[in-house]
Amino acid sequence: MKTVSPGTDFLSELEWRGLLYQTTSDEPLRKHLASPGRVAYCGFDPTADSLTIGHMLQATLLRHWQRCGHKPIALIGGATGMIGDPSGKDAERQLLTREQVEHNVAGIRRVLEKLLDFDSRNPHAAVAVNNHDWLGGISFIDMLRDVGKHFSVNVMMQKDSVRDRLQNREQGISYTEFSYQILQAYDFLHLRREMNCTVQTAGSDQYGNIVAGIDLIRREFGQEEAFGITSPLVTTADGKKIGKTERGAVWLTADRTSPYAFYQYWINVTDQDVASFLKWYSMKSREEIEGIIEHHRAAPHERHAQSELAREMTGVIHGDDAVTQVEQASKALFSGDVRTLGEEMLREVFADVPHSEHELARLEGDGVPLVDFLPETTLAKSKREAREFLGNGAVSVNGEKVGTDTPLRTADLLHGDTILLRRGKKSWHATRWK
Ligand code: 485
Repeated sequence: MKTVSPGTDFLSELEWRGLLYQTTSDEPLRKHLASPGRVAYCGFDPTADSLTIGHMLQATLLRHWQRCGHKPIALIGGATGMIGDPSGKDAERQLLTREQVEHNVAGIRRVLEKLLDFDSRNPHAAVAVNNHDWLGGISFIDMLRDVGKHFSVNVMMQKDSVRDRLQNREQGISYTEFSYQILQAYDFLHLRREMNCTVQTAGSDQYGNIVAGIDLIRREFGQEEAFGITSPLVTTADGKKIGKTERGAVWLTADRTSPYAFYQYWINVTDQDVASFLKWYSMKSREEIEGIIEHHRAAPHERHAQSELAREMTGVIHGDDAVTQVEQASKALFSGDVRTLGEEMLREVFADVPHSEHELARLEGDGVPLVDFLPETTLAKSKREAREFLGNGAVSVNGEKVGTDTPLRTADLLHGDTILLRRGKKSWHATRWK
């Protein structure tokens, strides 16, 4: 098979990484992809002003596409974001205002710039498009006459996204969301016409929308002119959706998920999951990834695979300086040497571990006895427990072991307002004093 980087064709690359779920036609697609320079698109709806690591997987797919000698288009749904995709949603979506959508489009574009190479000097440079540019101007009458006529309501009702909602009488589905698939189908047709785009990639929940587009294109171009490739909705070994923590989704912008918290997500991937995560997310080659996994299996306690994963992901999203800083912070927390943490990193650590706020005045004078204070934190349930932990030497203040009689004092404050407590090796609780 002829591709630009020798030995990598897109579908085999996805296959060994566990990222290939379904295609709309296997053999014709393989043949189609044997020629370089094919164009694929993936759509992102601006439901928020940032993307999550779930979306990151699809951007990674586009990067593989680019590496295999093809051209990616990242579509931002400035128009579809005004409507709301019912796929995979069991309830009607809240409409966003125009301003919200515009704000979100700009935010998502910034995130995609970190993930894809839009440098037009590169022959396979990614292109960003916004479907509002072509859908925004079509009149309702034209849409119904020129596009709607090609859609059978009978077929539209068979799509999972619609059928599930029709069967659920309580929720139902509005005409607005019902029409969503027509818009996404029209996008594919538009990109097929204007940019010779022949492939759409997405998560498996988008299959119905992709097929709607292919059907529409076939009416204009005949057989085998358009293809869909979906990836599985990936989960952890115990069946949980990836990218969800107790504190919500893992986002790709620092205002929503700090670089420290982002790094922690990857570094805490379990041994069971880490090989899959590397295959899904790392742009390293198969040889490199297999090498890392082998090293990891020989010495899991070193957490080599997690470090490689966390470093690469944090580097792509937050840059190399952030990697250095969060690695230092993680080491400091591991060794307990937290007095060296800079102010910014201390804030990020504070937000990422259990924390609480207290009145500064209590630290004055003789301070607060830890036996009394620990039950106010997540580290002890009662005074009795607190006494036991302190007696065992299990508790430290800013990384230094303390005895039963030690009070917290103003002198313990880091950067003027924070004290970090730890019980045992791993349980941290951050306190802020105001
Ligand atoms: O022409 C298109 C217009 C919009 C879309 C796609 C093509 C967006 C799509 N309908 C959608 O809702 N995508 C989701 C989103 O934007 O959050 C998710 C999918 C997921 C994966 C990811 O986008 O649920 O499977 O494709 C990139």
